Amino acid sequence: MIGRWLGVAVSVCFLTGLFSHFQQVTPGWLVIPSRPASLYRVTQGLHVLSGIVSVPLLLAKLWTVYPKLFAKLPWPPSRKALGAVLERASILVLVSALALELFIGFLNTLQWYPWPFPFKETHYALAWIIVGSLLLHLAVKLPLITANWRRTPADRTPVPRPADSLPPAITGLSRRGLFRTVAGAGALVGIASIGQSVPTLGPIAVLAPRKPNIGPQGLPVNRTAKDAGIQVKDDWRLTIKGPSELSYSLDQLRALPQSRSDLPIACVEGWSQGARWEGIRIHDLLKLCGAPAGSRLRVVSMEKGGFYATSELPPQFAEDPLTLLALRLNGTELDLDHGFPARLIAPNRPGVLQTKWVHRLEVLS
Ligand SMILES: Nc1nc2c(c(=O)[nH]1)N[C@H]1C(S)=C(S)[C@@H](COP(=O)(O)O)O[C@H]1N2
Ligand SMILES: [Mo]
Repeated sequence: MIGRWLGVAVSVCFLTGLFSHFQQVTPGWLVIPSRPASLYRVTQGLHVLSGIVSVPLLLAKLWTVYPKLFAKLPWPPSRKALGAVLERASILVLVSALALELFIGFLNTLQWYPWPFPFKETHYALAWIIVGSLLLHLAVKLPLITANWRRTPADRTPVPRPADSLPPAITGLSRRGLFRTVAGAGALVGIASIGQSVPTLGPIAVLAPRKPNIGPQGLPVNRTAKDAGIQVKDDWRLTIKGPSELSYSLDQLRALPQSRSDLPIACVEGWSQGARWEGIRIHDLLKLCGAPAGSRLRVVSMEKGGFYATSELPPQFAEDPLTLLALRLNGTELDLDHGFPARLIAPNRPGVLQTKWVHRLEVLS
């Protein structure tokens, strides 16, 4: 039963993780819709939540099966023995990949990277190793699994014990006790982290590294302007490189027609929060510079280097009326840490792609 729960949690985690990966590295055949606007907020919240809940489930599952790891292999060597060795090897791969995946995923939510390899690529590759070894494991166990599901209720009724036999000795945790402990631990870590995506539960989110409403303008910040080495000079201008090249000062941008969007920042690390953004529709800017319909747009930050210095907007995102070059947040001018003078905000998009401190837009053909 614990295995089944773990299976559900890992499947949710895998599918939502795949979606997040494709958002950031979109294969040519895939068109990600820009709506529902809060889709990524939900999928990524579920991703981090299901990953965190998997930790106690995995530990419990390992605890129930680890004696099998030390069971004697058939001897002398035979086909059966070879099968048993291969099975144990595949389980070793599954368990170590899953443990490592959950561990680095959790550390990533804390923005702590005490390893030399790139997180995103490793996290993604491990996911496929887990899926492969899990399918292998399920295939090997298929006869046992089908036999279990085929059991009739009569098979499940315990055989009555002879009246004179001794009661079974219970040492340590009972079956039910283990169940309650695991369910309790799962619920506890879940409740201690869900508040990072559900602001009303924010105060109890002791496991969440970012708490809703805490930060400038009531919104958390991942990377401050100081961390990113940003200094904004008075002569800041926005350049738009399209069929025609345009340049705007901040006052000129403020004079363009402004729109309002209620959109969340949904960080890949799981925290998210809705906010009110005001600024110029990206679609309007594209029209101003004469970009043809269906253009892709590269958004460039003043930040030098780093993974988040640029991002690309596929046409359906660039044309969505909710997508803004935002100048204001929650009723006041953008705080420097939220991307002053201008930042990108688009629906259904990971936080990492909501580029701050924008100074150039490039229309890509
Ligand atoms: N230029 C730049 N833009 C950036 C980042 C960054 O480090 N540099 N961080 C991104 C990440 S990871 C997130 S979650 C959001 C956070 O936006 P906020 O700080 O306004 O809440 O900004 C994104 N935009
Ligand atoms: Mo983020």
